[in-house]
Amino acid sequence: MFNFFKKNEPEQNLETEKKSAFQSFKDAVSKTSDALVSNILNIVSNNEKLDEFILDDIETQLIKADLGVDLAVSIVEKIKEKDVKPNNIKEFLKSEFENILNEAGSNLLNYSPDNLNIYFVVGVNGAGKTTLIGKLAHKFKMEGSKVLLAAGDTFRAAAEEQLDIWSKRANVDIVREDKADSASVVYRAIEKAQNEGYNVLIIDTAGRLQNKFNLIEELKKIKNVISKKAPNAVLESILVLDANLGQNGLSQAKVFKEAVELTGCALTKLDGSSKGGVIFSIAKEYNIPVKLVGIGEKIDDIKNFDKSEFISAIFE
Ligand SMILES: Nc1nc2c(ncn2[C@@H]2O[C@H](COP(=O)(O)OP(=O)(O)OP(=O)(O)O)[C@@H](O)[C@H]2O)c(=O)[nH]1
Ligand SMILES: [Mg+2]
Repeated sequence: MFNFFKKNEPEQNLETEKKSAFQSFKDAVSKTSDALVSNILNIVSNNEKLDEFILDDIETQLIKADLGVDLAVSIVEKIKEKDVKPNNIKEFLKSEFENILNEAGSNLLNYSPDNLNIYFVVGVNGAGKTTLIGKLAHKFKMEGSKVLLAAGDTFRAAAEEQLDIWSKRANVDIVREDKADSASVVYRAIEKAQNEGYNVLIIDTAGRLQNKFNLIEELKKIKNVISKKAPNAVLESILVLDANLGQNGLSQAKVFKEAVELTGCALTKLDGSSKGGVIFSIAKEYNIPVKLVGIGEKIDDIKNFDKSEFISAIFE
């Protein structure tokens, strides 16, 4: 009886879903959008010319928006050089931001359906590694992959338990070994993944050891185990950064980059953070593409980072 009304429902539902996914992403980055775009537009509005004072204000606002001093200064220099007019500032910033993200390389998380894909997840304590791993496991599982987790954080007592809870939520398998050294847990997990035909292995690691030196040495050891035991696997070494730390989180990138040759970054806690501008610093100064973003604490609060979507979300 209601068939007439239902005819276009699937298509309509898909459209609505797409819109609401974009809308919720837009909501998550709204404070970042205010900091990077709205506040700048407010500074330039009602001005016919961008004089030194206004340019100074723009620079200060860009720095406040966690773009980093060097990047903020270079953007303002370009505004001066190109004599950008106030009503063109939005378009100018948009194309600058697009260029920066394009230069840092592909944002796509590497994945090969015919191979073992290893995601080696590193970052300081509290950054959101274990949560991200739970969400990522769920995402891969929903896409049809056979997923295994390795409880490589053997330092903190509750860490293995926390990963175990995520493995149950995501309904995926886990390798954990009480009182074992993290490299040997990873060794066993790779062996299991290879013998039992898993597509995806995600490795959790400690965010803190007795000191920074020990942490870096442990990560190097795990990296060696992966290279020796699974030389043909697809390997993504992902640094997890808490968006709320903004520029303060970036010094971590350098240390981790030297230790494990990062292939990408995951920016967590983007929901409600006004410091998402740090994405541009990561791209420009460290040349590390952001591949994943965390936008909440729930299992599906994860997104592949999509440059154009991010730009649209902050500019629209
Ligand atoms: N709002 C929000 N909270 C998040 C997000 N990701 C993680 N969290 C929260 O951040 C806190 C730390 O997350 P964990 O995943 O335990 O961090 P970790 O890096 O594994 O920490 P260690 O195991 O101590 O090294 C938890 O309370 C998470 O719920 C996110 O995208 N958004
Ligand atoms: Mg953890």
